Amino acid sequence: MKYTFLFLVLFFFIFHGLFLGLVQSISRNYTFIVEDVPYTRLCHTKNIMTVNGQFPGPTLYAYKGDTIQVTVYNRARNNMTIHWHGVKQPRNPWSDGPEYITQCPIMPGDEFTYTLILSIEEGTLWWHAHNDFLRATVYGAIVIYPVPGTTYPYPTPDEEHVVILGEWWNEDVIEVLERALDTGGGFENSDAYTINGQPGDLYNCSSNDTYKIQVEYGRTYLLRMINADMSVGLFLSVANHNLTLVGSDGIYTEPLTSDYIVIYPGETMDFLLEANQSPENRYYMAARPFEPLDINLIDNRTTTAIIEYINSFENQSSTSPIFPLLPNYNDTNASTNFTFSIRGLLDGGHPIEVPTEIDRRILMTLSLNELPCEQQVCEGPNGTRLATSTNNISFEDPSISILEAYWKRIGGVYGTQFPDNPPVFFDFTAENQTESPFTRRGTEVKVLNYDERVEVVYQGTSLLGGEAHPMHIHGYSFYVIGWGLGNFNATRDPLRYNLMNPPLKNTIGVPRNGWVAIRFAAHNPGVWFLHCHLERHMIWGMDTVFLVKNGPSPSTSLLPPPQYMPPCVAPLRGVF
Ligand SMILES: *[C@@H]1O[C@H](CO)[C@@H](O)[C@H](O)[C@H]1NC(C)=O
Ligand SMILES: *[C@@H]1O[C@H](CO)[C@@H](O)[C@H](O)[C@H]1NC(C)=O
Ligand SMILES: *[C@@H]1O[C@H](CO)[C@@H](O)[C@H](O)[C@H]1NC(C)=O
Ligand SMILES: *[C@@H]1O[C@H](CO)[C@@H](O)[C@H](O)[C@H]1NC(C)=O
Ligand SMILES: *[C@@H]1O[C@H](CO)[C@@H](O)[C@H](O)[C@H]1NC(C)=O
Ligand SMILES: *[C@@H]1O[C@H](CO)[C@@H](O)[C@H](O)[C@H]1NC(C)=O
Ligand SMILES: *[C@@H]1O[C@H](CO)[C@@H](O)[C@H](O)[C@H]1NC(C)=O
Ligand SMILES: *[C@@H]1O[C@H](CO)[C@@H](O)[C@H](O)[C@H]1NC(C)=O
Ligand SMILES: *[C@@H]1O[C@H](CO)[C@@H](O)[C@H](O)[C@H]1NC(C)=O
Ligand SMILES: *[C@@H]1O[C@H](CO)[C@@H](O)[C@H](O)[C@H]1NC(C)=O
Ligand SMILES: *[C@@H]1O[C@H](CO)[C@@H](O)[C@H](O)[C@H]1NC(C)=O
Ligand SMILES: *[C@@H]1O[C@H](CO)[C@@H](O)[C@H](O)[C@H]1NC(C)=O
Ligand SMILES: [Cu+2]
Repeated sequence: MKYTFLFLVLFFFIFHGLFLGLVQSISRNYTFIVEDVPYTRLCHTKNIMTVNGQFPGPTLYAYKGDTIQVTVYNRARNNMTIHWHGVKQPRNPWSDGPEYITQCPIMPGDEFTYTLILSIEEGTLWWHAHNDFLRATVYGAIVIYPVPGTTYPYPTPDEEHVVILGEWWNEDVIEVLERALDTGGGFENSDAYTINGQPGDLYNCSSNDTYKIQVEYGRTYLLRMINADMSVGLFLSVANHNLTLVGSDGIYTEPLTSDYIVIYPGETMDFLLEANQSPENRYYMAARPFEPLDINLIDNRTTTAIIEYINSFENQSSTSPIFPLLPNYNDTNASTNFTFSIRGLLDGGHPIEVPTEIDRRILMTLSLNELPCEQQVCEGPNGTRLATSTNNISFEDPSISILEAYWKRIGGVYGTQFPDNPPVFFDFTAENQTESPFTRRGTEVKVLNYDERVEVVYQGTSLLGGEAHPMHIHGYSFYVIGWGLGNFNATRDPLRYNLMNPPLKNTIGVPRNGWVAIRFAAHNPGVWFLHCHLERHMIWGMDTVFLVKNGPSPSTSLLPPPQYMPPCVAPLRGVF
């Protein structure tokens, strides 16, 4: 009896202490030192830009609703900005990060303190560089726990792991970018896809470092998965195990069990994995591209990690892991079936507030294009320069940030003529496209009134063949209410919208030569980038900006800028 009491007291203190420890260890500010650090992959050593010497970079931990600060010191050779992908930053675009949209870059030697304001986000988000081609190596996870005293809307997992999918070039990624821009042609293929920075067993010189997740039979694991790759959506499966999706883009979803998933660059997905298979085997988690540009590369471009059971037979590691079944690289059905089976969770702690009426519909074409070559010959089709566009405007970065120009009322930096419709209606997805593939450059934003209820229909086009586009919006999440292959029909298609339990996303894969309809209410004033999350498409101009006006009161208006923002002009005798 006495001992039971003592035990209980002890238990209380240990448990309480652990809990307090957890609270203290995650409710804090972070320091990011950005440096060029040598890393070896595929038998190849090069300097990569990373944060705090880690690759992937450090994970940020927070509770729902926290505000955290991250001070970024740039000790690398290149300019740099960081974006907190999926953090809505209410009224605070100043800390959002995209270069020349909300800030000018942090130059080498300079520093900037970002304030991350979390609101409804709960689950997994991520951070990454948002300038040049640097997000190829500068990325990490943001884990947002339920507020203390509340819990997940699913059985508490026994353990959790961050799993980040990425892409590796043996070359300096700045050179990859510069070569593409110099020639006007495509970007060079990467040398590997990666899981937590590792290509895995199927690549040369990589098997020793393959990422491993150790599991115990009978337990359930939460995998916080992020697709940080640059080029393409990925199919992923784990041999003999199902994955149950329970959250995506920082909000819970209705559980969806599947033996494969498709995850586009920019998306995050939280899965439960039940360790319910024979412990004497080992199992590959494998990922490879869906609709890659170069199908010749498909066979040797599969990245793997290994799921292995602990407390199992000692000779386990001598057996070769079981390989999973993955959908074929061209299996559009498998891709759209998974993406559009995701549903919002009706009692996920956040009501589903999809606008049932709208004030504005924007039909936005997403196209691959050509621009005239300004040098002798470019490497795009017919000697042109490759480009991309939304509503036939190929977005051009201004030289100072749009947010600064808006705040200070500086003219001539951007226009406000982004149209609600494409300039020409044609058969957007025709097999044999006859429309001219040429586009034009411009820096046009779409001005939205505060609280305006907006529907955007992304319409892929078959210009230059078309591709899938993972479309991302900063400062907002949006409800995905409809999709289809071919052309959107404004009479027929809205009748099939899901206004009951659509998922709330910040990135959605628009199928090749198809369309997706989304809705949101514009309640976050500021300057918010909208772009394709395939890096080459973003760089070529598949971008625009929502400039959302202030509401009627100070509490619905932009916050003032922080005391220090990185300047937009390099100092004459600088810190370099
Ligand atoms: C984070 O930094 C801000 C400003 O420097 C400070 O006000 C706040 O107390 C810090 N928070 C923690 C948990 O250290
Ligand atoms: C792996 O290395 C071998 C031998 O060096 C080489 O023949 C092969 O092309 C390499 N494979 C890849 C995918 O790099
Ligand atoms: C992998 O590990 C084995 C055994 O420890 C070692 O002999 C081999 O050199 C390692 N390979 C690489 C590429 O590090
Ligand atoms: C995977 O899910 C399917 C359908 O829900 C189910 O029939 C099957 O038993 C599950 N497999 C495992 C290994 O859990
Ligand atoms: C591996 O372990 C299994 C089960 O204990 C045993 O049957 C088998 O003979 C072992 N194999 C080797 C190569 O040791
Ligand atoms: C997908 O590719 C496979 C093999 O390359 C081919 O046999 C099949 O017809 C293709 N399917 C579709 C729908 O294109
Ligand atoms: C995809 O689904 C459609 C409609 O359900 C079907 O007609 C078609 O054959 C399927 N294609 C493949 C490759 O499975
Ligand atoms: C996905 O495929 C399953 C099984 O073939 C089917 O029952 C379901 O309706 C499909 N869902 C979508 C959204 O296409
Ligand atoms: C290339 O030029 C030829 C001849 O002018 C034209 O028929 C073709 O459509 C062009 N192709 C592209 C992709 O621009
Ligand atoms: C896009 O703009 C270019 C340049 O003004 C023009 O040549 C082309 O016809 C336009 N295409 C469409 C589909 O609007
Ligand atoms: C759009 O759908 C309506 C209703 O089904 C149909 O009458 C009309 O022809 C369709 N329009 C186009 C351009 O296909
Ligand atoms: C770095 O940023 C500064 C300030 O915006 C700019 O003037 C300079 O051109 C940038 N350098 C590079 C290499 O982009
Ligand atoms: Cu795209």
